[in-house]
Amino acid sequence: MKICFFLIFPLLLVVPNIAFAHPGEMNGTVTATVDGDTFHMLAVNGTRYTIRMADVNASELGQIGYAEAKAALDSMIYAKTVYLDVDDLYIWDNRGTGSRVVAIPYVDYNSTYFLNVNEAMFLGGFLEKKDYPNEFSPYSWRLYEPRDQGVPEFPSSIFMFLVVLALLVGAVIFWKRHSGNQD
Ligand SMILES: [Ca+2]
Ligand SMILES: [Ca+2]
Repeated sequence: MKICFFLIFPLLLVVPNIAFAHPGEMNGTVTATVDGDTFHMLAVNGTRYTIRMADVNASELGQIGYAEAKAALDSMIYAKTVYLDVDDLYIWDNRGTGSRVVAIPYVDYNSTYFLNVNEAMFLGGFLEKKDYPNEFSPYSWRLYEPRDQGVPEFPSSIFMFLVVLALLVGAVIFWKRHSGNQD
């Protein structure tokens, strides 16, 4: 019983973090695109990074569809500000050993929403989704994300945590009574 609780409890702590997109973990200006899923960025802190878009694959140089995918990404992000949701698990590609930052880039859509560039490129048919090991699940992406969730808000994340905790306590009580009956 205790083992069960101690296994689940740490998971509950991260639930508020994995349930929401986090555009704005790193921001910068796009200086060039490489292909449909990779680009160069000058971060706000002055550092240059190569960004590999998370959980997607686009055609590379020499492959069919390369020029179209690169042009589509260019029109979406070149010279614009991007708000990155960086992979919290590994940050870098090749499970933390590579040189490219793995992230989902977002751009301004309007005053209340960001546009998920990965999802927009996917819907345009310029790349395919592939669920690599990282913090992201590509099949749950939304095309637009509210701007105000860049930093998890105190009331909502605490509220969600309390709801999950209440459900767990309820389950534990139910389990205890249920197992008590079987004794
Ligand atoms: Ca993240
Ligand atoms: Ca993934």
